[in-house]
Amino acid sequence: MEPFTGLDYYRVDEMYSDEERLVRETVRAFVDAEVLPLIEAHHRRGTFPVELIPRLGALGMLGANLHGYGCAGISDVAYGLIMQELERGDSGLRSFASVQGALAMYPIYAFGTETQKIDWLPRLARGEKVGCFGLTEPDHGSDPAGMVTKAVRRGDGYVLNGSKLWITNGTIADVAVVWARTEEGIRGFLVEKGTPGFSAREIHGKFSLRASITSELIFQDCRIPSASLLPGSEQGLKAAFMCLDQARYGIAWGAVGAATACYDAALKYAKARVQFGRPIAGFQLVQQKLVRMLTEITKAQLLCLRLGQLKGAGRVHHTHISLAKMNNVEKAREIARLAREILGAAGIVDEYPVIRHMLNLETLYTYEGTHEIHTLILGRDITGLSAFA
Ligand code: TGC
Ligand code: FAD
Repeated sequence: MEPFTGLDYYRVDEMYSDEERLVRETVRAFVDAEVLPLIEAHHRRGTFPVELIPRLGALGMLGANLHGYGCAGISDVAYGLIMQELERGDSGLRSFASVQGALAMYPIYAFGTETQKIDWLPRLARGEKVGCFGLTEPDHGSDPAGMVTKAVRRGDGYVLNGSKLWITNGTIADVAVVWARTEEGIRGFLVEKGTPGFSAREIHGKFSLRASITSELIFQDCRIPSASLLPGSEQGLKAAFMCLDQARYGIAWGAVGAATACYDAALKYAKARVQFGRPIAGFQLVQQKLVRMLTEITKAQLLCLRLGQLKGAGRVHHTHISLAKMNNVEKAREIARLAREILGAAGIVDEYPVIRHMLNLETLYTYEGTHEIHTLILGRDITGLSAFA
């Protein structure tokens, strides 16, 4: 029997539609041809490949599961496959697409006025404009309900004061979706780059997600018009959480891509690397690691597909998404570490993608709700008892 060399042990591929497979192949080819050749250099320099933004737009990958306004309107499974393939390239690239589509375009789509939608969505979909999402603050990460950023009504508008930390795309964003406390509760606002009183600075020194821009947003007596309010955000934090659901969904799929890249590299290396006179892939302890990796990838692929079906049918609950984000990121993190072990010393250099993915996965473990927060979200769901209050 021929050895299995693929990355789809259960032939999950057969359960995707023709359109979904086509989308996956298109993104896979794009990543192979246009991302992999340049990503290590960006990772070393700590820069984001901004030249890829219009390409992501031209290929319909931004806000791809939204309908109308220049968006591709593809299925949730196809959208997940885009995230999976982008993250096989690098988590920074998937983060860019996640933030643009799920955290900037989705809130405008779901909570914006028709004018805001027409004004922003087509340009964001084409990658002509960039968006970011400011929820986290220096003193409020896991508990955004405690946010201190304020929007106070003044004349025909609001005055914003406060700051947001760890914001992906912050310094390159043309528009920031900013969550702030008002007299009526927490609301979302669109703040345009260049608005007096609004500034952004890039955070340096990251050892994870190096090929991604992470920033602080600062608002000092920043005057914004009433028209910048997202009127549908009157549900308060719940509206912000609905955006997180879209992004967390993409991360669950993306983690599979990062894990697959690590498994693929480790399997090839183990077959080629000879020690004690034979390939290390022939040693039982190495096989055990490879089998663990493949098993977890297969389980995660199935989890994603079912999650995508539930989402597409409008039957997904946010706790379903928590389970997949929590599990797939945890398993991808373990897989990356196992791959690094298999590569020995070669596992710590960027000649191979493994150490980059391993470091990136530290961010996935923390952002969009930490592993612990998702555990407690699920704990609350199955016991009816909240560990937060
Ligand atoms: P809580 O009482 O739980 O909820 C308030 C209301 O919101 C509803 N809700 C949700 N609705 C939709 N989706 C969700 N995920 C929801 N979670 C909660 C809830 O049912 C309730 O509705 P109602 O009608 O009863 O009023 O609120 P809480 O303040 O106790 O929150 C608890 C907790 C810890 C779960 C929440 O604060 C949380 O999720 N914290 C984690 C914060 C987080 O994930 N931040 C992410 C920032 S953005 C980011 O990291 C971008 S990374 C870039 C990238 O994606 O690539
Ligand atoms: P904290 O909330 O301070 O948590 C610290 C530790 O305490 C964690 O281990 C946590 O799990 C644990 N902990 C906290 N509360 C509990 C509890 N009740 N029970 C048990 N353990 C608990 N945010 C945005 O708004 N927009 C973005 O675009 C964005 N991009 C990001 C990009 C990067 C690279 C990173 C690293 C973060 C980004 N974030 C963004 C912020 C991210 O969402 C937060 O880092 C995350 O929500 C956790 O908040 P924190 O870092 O303040 O950790």
